[in-house]
This record gives sequence, C-alpha cells and structure tokens, in this order.
Amino acid sequence: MYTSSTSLHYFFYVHYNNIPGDALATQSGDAVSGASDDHKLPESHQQPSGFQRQVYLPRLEGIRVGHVQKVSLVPDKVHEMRTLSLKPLLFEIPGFLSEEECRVVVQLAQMKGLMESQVMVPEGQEELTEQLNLSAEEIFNLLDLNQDGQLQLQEILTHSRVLDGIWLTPENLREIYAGLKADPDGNGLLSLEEFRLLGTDAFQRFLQQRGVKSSQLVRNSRHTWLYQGQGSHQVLRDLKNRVTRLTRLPSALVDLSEPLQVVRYEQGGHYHAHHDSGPVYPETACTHTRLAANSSTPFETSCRYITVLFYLNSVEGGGETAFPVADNRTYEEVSLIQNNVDLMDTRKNCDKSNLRVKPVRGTAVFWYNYLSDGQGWVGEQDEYSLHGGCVVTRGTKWVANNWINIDPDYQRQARYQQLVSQQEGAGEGAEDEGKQSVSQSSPEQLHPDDSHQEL
Ligand SMILES: [Ca+2]
Ligand SMILES: [Ca+2]
Repeated sequence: MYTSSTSLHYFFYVHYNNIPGDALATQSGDAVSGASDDHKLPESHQQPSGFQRQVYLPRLEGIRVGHVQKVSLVPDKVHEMRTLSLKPLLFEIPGFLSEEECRVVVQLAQMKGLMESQVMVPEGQEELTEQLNLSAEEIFNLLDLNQDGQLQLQEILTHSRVLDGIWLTPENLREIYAGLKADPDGNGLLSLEEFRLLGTDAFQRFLQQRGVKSSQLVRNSRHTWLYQGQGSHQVLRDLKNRVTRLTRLPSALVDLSEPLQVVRYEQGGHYHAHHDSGPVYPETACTHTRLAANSSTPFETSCRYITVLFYLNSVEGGGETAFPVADNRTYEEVSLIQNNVDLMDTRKNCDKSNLRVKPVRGTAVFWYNYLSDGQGWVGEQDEYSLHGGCVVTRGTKWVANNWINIDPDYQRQARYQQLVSQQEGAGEGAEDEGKQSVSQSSPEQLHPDDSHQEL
C-alpha cells in the first residue's frame, strides 16, 4: 500500500521537511544578545542554563500596504522601503544593491559554480510511515478531508503535490489514474476499494517510467552558496551588514545564519510556491540549532525567521515572485486547489496570485516567515508567506537569498549560540583551526540532502 503511504509520507514531508539550515558561519557568539546596543542583556543573563528570556527581537512595522518609510542603510543614501503586504509582513526596497554589487555577486557565484536545485524526498521518511503502520483505510480517512468516502483529486494533491521531487498537477494525476487503471469506474474519484487496489509505489514508478522533464520538478534552477564571514569578498560582507541594519536584529543572529544563496533560473525556470520554513511543533528541531537540540527530536525543519531576496538582474520576461495568498482573509491549504486551478503552480497560475513582485536589478524584498509570539520572540509560522518563482519566459533570472535563522525555542537558540562561542573560545590561539571547524562547512557538506530544500 505504498501509494497511500506515499501520500501520507508526503503529509509528513510537508510538515516536517528537512531543510539545510545553517552554515555555522560565525564570528561572535554571546548568547542571543549579540552586538546590537539596543539588545544588550544584563550580566545575569549569561548563565549556562535556564536562559531567561530578556531579548526582544525588533520587528519592523508595515503600517499599511503602500506605506513608504525611509531607511538609512548605507552612508550618503536614504532608501525607501515600501510595504507590499501585511500578511506576510513584506517590504520592497529599490536600489538595495548597486549595479556593481549585483554584478560582483553573480560573478562570484559563477566562479564558485552552481549546482542543480533538485528536490528529492528525503530518506528516512518512509520508515516513519512504516512505524506508524497505518492501514489503507486509516490512510484513506486521513486523506479524505471532506469525509465523503471518496478521494477527490485535490485531496490527493493537497498532501502529495510532490512525489520524488516531481510536481503533480490535476492533469498528471488523471493521466496516472488512466495509466494505472486506478479509477476503473472513471468518475475521477478514488473510492476506498479503488485505493486499496493500487500497488505500493505505483505513482512513483509510473512517473519515473514515463521520464521526468526539469519543467515537471518542484524547482527548476541552479544555485550555490557564498560564505559572508571574515575573509569573504567586501561586497558580501557589506551586504550582510546592510541586512543587519535593515532587519535591526542582533548581529550575532545574522552572523550565525546561512550563507548567501545565489540562484540562477534559465528561460523556462520556475519554483513552485512553498514556505521557506516549517512550522515548529514541540517535537520539531531547527536544523541550525540541532547542535543544541535534544538528540531524540524526531523531526528537523529549517527555521528562517526572515527571508531577504535580492534581484540581481532585471528579467526580460516572467520570473516574478508570487505570493498567492498575501493579505488573504483566510488561509486554507485545501482551498489552494480549486476547480483544477492550483494556486501553488507557478508555471500555470501566477496570474492568479494575490501579489507578484517584478524582478528589478538591485531591488530587495524581505518578509517574515514567522509571526511574533507577542513577547518579543519568534512565534508561529506565518502561512501567508507562501511564495514561489514564476516561470521565466524570456532571458535569465539571477536572485540571491539571505535567510536569518532563529529558533522559535528561545532556550535552544541561546544554548546553541553559547555552544558556538565556546567552540570559538577553544579555537583561540589556534585561530585558524578554530574558525575552520565552525565556518568552513558548506550547507551541502553538512546536509547531503540539501537538494531537498524549503519546500
Ligand atoms: Ca473526499
Ligand atoms: Ca472512482
């Protein structure tokens, strides 16, 4: 019964996806306090255990859509920051990078070399499904969201849009049903009996046999990572400092975040809508703080409090960043697919997104992937932050991402930063070695399944 378990498997995949989180690219590491003057902690805070939460993460105010505020990020220039939406809290800053800086970042990425941004289902998730040992009927009931005793196409797709990195459309699913004779009564619905008859990994095998084009993948792009710490190119360090000023977060948090990701989309490239971070449940750990996590934590997700996206060129055609449900009144995963229209499909339905940002060289957009917890720390995931890259219809698209990693579990974040600063302390005197141990691993080295990113 693998088709069904695959559906379930993706059910977990969606909620506990395992994302490469951190770079451990670190310089300073006082607990969460960091370097920013506004966020100094009292001495008493620097205790090894039981960190008291006295850090308040600043959060910018959007005021209203279209509101423009002036921000001072570099000497001799004032930037204008426009609020694009409140759900998610999303801003646009034209001219964040100069043309020259855009050129340098693209060249550095080309020198380093880019790799395919393939997305694969991680190993280990199957075991999870096996452990649960659910019957076909139980799985069927989980998938049958409207409890009408039939599986509609969108019920399957809501939990299994992706099989082995392949993005399923309603049309694909119909082809699969036809190819597998999965729906003998031809009503487009799977009854429990029809569902039972499907073979174990029938959907996957069907797709793989038919061959997979890159346009069918979740994302069709190439990317690389650029370290932004000491010794890196001045432009990369400037960019990091500018991001620190922009977000007003303690610099230690920014320093300890992932390196810059540079992405190239060729004509025909896309990235279907996704969240950059997962929701955080008590049993979930953040990838970047796993050093400090309880080792029995079964699930890992990337905790990216903020995404800063830089457009490194102006795209000739397409390539917008789409936010399908920005400022929607409600968010319901199920209603993302209606009447065969999948709002997450950025090859087909970008025009139906609530908000689209056109790529203009030098512009940055940034948004919060989490809400505030109301007490100055990271709260729940903001589901409205769903976004994707529309298909590039002409030319090439170059973008870069800075993600600011913060663990919604304050204790874990504080413990992690303390561990990092201890490592650095131990490296003192043998400075280079110390630095290397924490800073030279690329996300790929740390996460062989990097491919499997921010779905
Ligand atoms: Ca149903
Ligand atoms: Ca049927």
